[in-house]
Amino acid sequence: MKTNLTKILALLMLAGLTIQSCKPKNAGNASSSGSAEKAYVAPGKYDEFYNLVSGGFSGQMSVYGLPSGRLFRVIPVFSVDPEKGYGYSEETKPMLNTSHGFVPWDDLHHTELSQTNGEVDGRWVFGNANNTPRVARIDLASFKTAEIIELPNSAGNHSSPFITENTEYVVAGTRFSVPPDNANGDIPINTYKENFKGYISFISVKKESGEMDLAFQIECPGVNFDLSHAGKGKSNGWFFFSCYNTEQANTLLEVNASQRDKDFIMAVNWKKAEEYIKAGKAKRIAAKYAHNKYNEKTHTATSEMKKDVLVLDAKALKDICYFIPCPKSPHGCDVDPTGEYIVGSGKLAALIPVFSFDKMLKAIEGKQFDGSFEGIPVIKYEAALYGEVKKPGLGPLHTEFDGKGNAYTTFFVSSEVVKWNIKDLKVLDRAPTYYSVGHLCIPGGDSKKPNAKYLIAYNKITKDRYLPTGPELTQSAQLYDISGDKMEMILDFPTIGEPHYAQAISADLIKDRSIKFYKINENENKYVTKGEGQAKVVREGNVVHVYMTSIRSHFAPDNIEGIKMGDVVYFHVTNLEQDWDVPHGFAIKGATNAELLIMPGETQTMKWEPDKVGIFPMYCTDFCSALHQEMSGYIRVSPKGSKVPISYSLGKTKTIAKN
Ligand code: RUQ
Ligand code: CUA
Repeated sequence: MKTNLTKILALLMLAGLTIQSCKPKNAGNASSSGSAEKAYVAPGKYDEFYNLVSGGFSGQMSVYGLPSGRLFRVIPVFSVDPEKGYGYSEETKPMLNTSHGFVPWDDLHHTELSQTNGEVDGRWVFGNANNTPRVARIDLASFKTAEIIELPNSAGNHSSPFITENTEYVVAGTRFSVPPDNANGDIPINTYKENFKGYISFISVKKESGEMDLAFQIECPGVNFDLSHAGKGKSNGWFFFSCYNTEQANTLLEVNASQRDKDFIMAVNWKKAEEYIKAGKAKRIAAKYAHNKYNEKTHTATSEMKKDVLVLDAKALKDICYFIPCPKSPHGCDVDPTGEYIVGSGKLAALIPVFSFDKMLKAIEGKQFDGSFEGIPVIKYEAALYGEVKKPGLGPLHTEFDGKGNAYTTFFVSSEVVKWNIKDLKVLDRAPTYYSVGHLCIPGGDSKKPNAKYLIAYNKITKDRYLPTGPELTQSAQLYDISGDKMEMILDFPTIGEPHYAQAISADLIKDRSIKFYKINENENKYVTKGEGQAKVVREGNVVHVYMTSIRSHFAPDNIEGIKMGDVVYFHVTNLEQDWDVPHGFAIKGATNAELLIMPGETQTMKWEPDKVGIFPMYCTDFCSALHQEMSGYIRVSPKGSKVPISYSLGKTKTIAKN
């Protein structure tokens, strides 16, 4: 098989060399013939980088290899995933609990890797839920969502999740300003200016366990926070948020929020905020938000409803927040590896302003203000400005850095990535994208130490780039080699959902820590069955608990009788395998649920309420062995009030339950 594949691939690559002249015009010449090799990772060989890509409206995160662009995994985060039983099994349902109840979907825009000393460390990756404001932490040993915390006083958690250089905080800014949760929200929408507020949330992260907690929030004027990045190095202790709609419009934002020539970047002194917290300057206000954690020993999530949050008032505490004017509805807000330069990208601007952290501090010290906005001092534009990149392109969105003094900015309107020098602000190179690029990613590109071999552009529109698939076409990523002076496109590949931000990290920082299976002896699930001999079926009134095991290639028990209409049946399936990559699945005919996909050593539970009298087959859904098709069984459902006792069997040993 493999040799055939290699041959085919080699032929295809050869064909790529020779038929270039017959390529359709629209495919462009962006990828030169020799470059396919650069993205080629031979079958059986590992990629150099993991690429953790936000899934946008899919609500999930996907994991690709670079440079191959091969998709390895979709990690369920904020949306239910029937493929893995996420949000369907009793154990995972609490992960999606919120103050609004169970929410099965969200919109994940940004991924952010944990950092130590300003460098990506490969322990966790965070993601934001844009719709029902939440932040998730994914464990990169298990590639599972380990924790989700909801954010009160927020709506549209877009400016999130961005972290400080030792992962002390994950920070989130609200996109929509709204009346605070504890205020009366039943007010006219056109009282935005008086009644709507913008909240910034600081989520603390425990050093060893990664456990999150909402440490405090800062109440800011009602505007739209769009994106952010933490300061680093010399600017560690500060956070920078782009804001639009400083017009404070509440209708037809397209026009009304584009009136002012400049909106703001909000600089937040979070070390100062910490001092105020210590000095008791924060108010504890009532709020309701869910905090969900997945326990790796019980293989079960729990959801706790929190009741209050500490809030600092930016207006009253004068020196936490400052506004810096930034042209034309800024979107991305990026800080270079030294921490000195802050890049604001105005969606409607034709230049890129670069601010200087040192100048900003001097301006604050010298009170070089241009009045204030809603009680927050506005620093004079010129006083904080390092310089402007002139005529870089149209519609700058996001910037990443290579650690060699260069910045790379995406341009949505002019569909290109532009490389420029941070010191002299001169444009050095530009490369087209196909088309309408949003975010971009360089491994470690927002950290102190980028690994600048590749750049990936994430495109919103692909038009004619791929085979048509009906009214909706795929979004895509494009990979560039940036090791030389000029960017060179070497690959493009379709993505899951709509990718926004993504991060990439050297595979060496993750691959050897990957969990291979869970130790069955350490399984503390309440309903674990640690061996076939302990498998049983227990009736408690109309609730039936099935303690079931799975191992290649059968379930124990595989026949169950005595289930009656009106029963609620819980199948607690423990996968007894102690080997890498041997999940078993579990599905029952007619179940209004998804399958379970149970990892080796894990227990997962399916709730089932039979809707009919009769025989219901169940089976393993994951091709686990040559006799996988034999991995099945039957459940007999009798009428309500029937005298059929609970019994269960495997082979000839049939057990009749006593109760
Ligand atoms: S956004 S395409 Cu949701 Cu990060 Cu800029
Ligand atoms: Cu177990 Cu297929």
